[in-house]
This record gives sequence, structure tokens and C-alpha cells, in this order.
Amino acid sequence: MQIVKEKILVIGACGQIGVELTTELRRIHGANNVIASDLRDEHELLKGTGPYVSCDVMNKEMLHVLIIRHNITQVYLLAAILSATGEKNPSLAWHINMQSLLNVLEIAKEEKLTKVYWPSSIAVFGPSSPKQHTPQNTVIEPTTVYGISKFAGERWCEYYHHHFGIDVRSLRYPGLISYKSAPGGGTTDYAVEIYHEALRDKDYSCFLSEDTYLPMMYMPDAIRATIELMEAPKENITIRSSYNLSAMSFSPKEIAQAIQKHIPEFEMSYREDFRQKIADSWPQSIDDSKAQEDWHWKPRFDLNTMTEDMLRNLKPLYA
Ligand code: NAD
Ligand code: AKB
Repeated sequence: MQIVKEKILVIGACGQIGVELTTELRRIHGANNVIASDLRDEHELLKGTGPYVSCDVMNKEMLHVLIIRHNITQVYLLAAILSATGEKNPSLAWHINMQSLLNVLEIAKEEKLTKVYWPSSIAVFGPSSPKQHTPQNTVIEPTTVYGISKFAGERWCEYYHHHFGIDVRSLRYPGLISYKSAPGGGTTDYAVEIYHEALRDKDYSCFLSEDTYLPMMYMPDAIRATIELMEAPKENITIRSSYNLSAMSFSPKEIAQAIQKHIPEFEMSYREDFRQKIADSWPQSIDDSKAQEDWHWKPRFDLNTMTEDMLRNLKPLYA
């Protein structure tokens, strides 16, 4: 049997997910087999860990040349404009989120790439979707440009799989919480900021109301879910749009209480802004039974274990 050596390109490698995903892919596949790329300068944590190429995913010709020149077999497309930034410039968000995906899918077809990964989001769901345990297949009427672009992207992934046989896989990530790299303009960013402010100033003014429940996940679980999905046998993958994925749900009040167990003097105040409306349109919890059935998904972190880990890792920054 001929063993195909995978050569991976991560687009958007300097973002919140990209830094940690690139690091894990390099650990698994070998540093030189994972090319990191982004518009921005190389992230500090990636420097010296493997090849880095500056590339704009919107420039299809440049991307195509990069993929041919490096004999790329798999692409992880992480470049996107997230929910809060997207509402400030809807046409730019639509253009970048859609065209980046279409560029990658077209090149995947032409170059017969073995796999493509592209993340969707809980933002595909809108106010008319069930709020609790939102099912895999349900009413999907997103009200943000980000959600609309993710929903359209899911349809394109399924289309390219069915019509051209592209092995494209996707997860609807909840809000992701991490300490290694900063979040990039989403509605769930408060759940990262709060840990920094709790350690630095012992208080935080939250832009969502105290009882706004949202689905969330700690980054190590998100990275493991991504790798497990991508390594699952092809025949197990029954969802070619995007899998619901779940770990925990909490409100700003509950995350503040979890932090107060470690920093009793921490105080939280609330000043809602435009992101409240976005959060109110999203589910409060997600049913991910298809991911459990198809590739045995199981999260490891809950609010308390994540809080302990976040504070332990961020403490030296503010000592
Ligand atoms: P991020 O904003 O932190 O990172 C995106 C990266 O893409 C940035 O480093 C940016 O410089 C780069 N980029 C933007 N435009 C580019 C272009 N034209 N060419 C090349 N690179 C470009 O985002 P993230 O949080 O890491 O999210 C990655 C993916 O996961 C996105 O598709 C996002 O929608 C999805 N997602 C993220 C979350 C989350 O909570 N972080 C949740 C659900 C889905
Ligand atoms: C955002 O808030 O925009 C992201 C997401 C849930 O997709 N974190």
C-alpha cells in the first residue's frame, strides 16, 4: 500500500484557533509538513516552529501557486471575519467569508486535494431555531451577516462534496475560550476578556447581560475535535455541511462566579452593546449527538476546569 505523506496548509494561522491548531498539526505531521499562512505578521508563538508564508486567501492565483509549489494535499481554511466585526462591515464580511471558501474549494477540485477543513459556527442558527439543545437539522434563519455567510458556506461544502467528491469536513464551533492567542472580533469574546481583566484589574464590564446563556468550548477541546473529525474514516462522516459541536453553556454571571472561587474580590458589571442582539439570536445550548455517534465526540472541559486552567496559565502575565 502506498502511504501518502500529507502536506498541510493552514490559512489564517495567526488567529485565535490557527496558532493552536497549527502547533498541534505540526506535532502530529512534522513541522515541515505544515505551512502556516496569514495576512498578518507571523504570530510570536509560531516563530521558529515551522514554515510561514504570507498569503491573502482572496488572491486565488497566489494561493493556487502556493498550493502547487508546496505540494499541498490538505487545507485548513480559518481566515474569516467574525460576528461582531461582520456587523460593522457586512459587505466586506460576506465577500471575505464567501470568496475565501470558494477559492479554496475550486483549487481543491482542480488539484485533487485529499481533504479540506472549514469551520462553521453556532451563528448559523437564528431566533427561529430552538434555543435549547438546538438539533443538527432544524430551522436555520440567521440574522447576522456572519451567520448568513456560514450557512451559505455549509451549503457550498456539501455541494462540492456531492458534485466533485471533495472530502471537505466542518464543525459548527461554539464560542471558543483560549489563553494563547486573542479572539478576533466575535460576540463570545467576553468569555476570554473576562479572565484577563479579572487578573489585571479585578473587575470587568461585560457587553452582554448577566443571564445571556451561550454555547462555549475550551480551546484544547476544540483542537481535539478538529483533529478527531479530520482523522475519522471517510465512511463515518455522514454530515457534509457542518457538525453541531458542544461542550458547555454558561451566562456571564456564572463565569464571574466561577472566577470568584479563585479571585473572591473580582467584580462584574454589565453594559450591553450591539453584541447583545447578536447573542440573543443564537442558541443557548447545542445537541451534538451526530458528532457523538459518527466520530465519538466527547468534551473534557467544563466551566470550572476551564477556569482553573485559564487562570493558572494567564497568572504569570499579570504577576
Ligand atoms: P481570527 O479572527 O482570530 O483569525 C482569523 C485569521 O485569518 C486572522 O489571523 C486574520 O489575519 C486571517 N485573515 C483574515 N483575512 C485573511 C485573508 N484575506 N487572507 C489570509 N488570512 C486572513 O478567527 P478565529 O477565531 O481563529 O476563527 C477561525 C475560524 O473559526 C473562522 O472561520 C471563524 O468563523 C471560525 N469560528 C471561530 C469561533 C471562535 O470562537 N473563535 C467560533 C466559531 C467559528
Ligand atoms: C463569534 O462570536 O463570532 C464567534 C462564533 C461563535 O462564531 N466566536
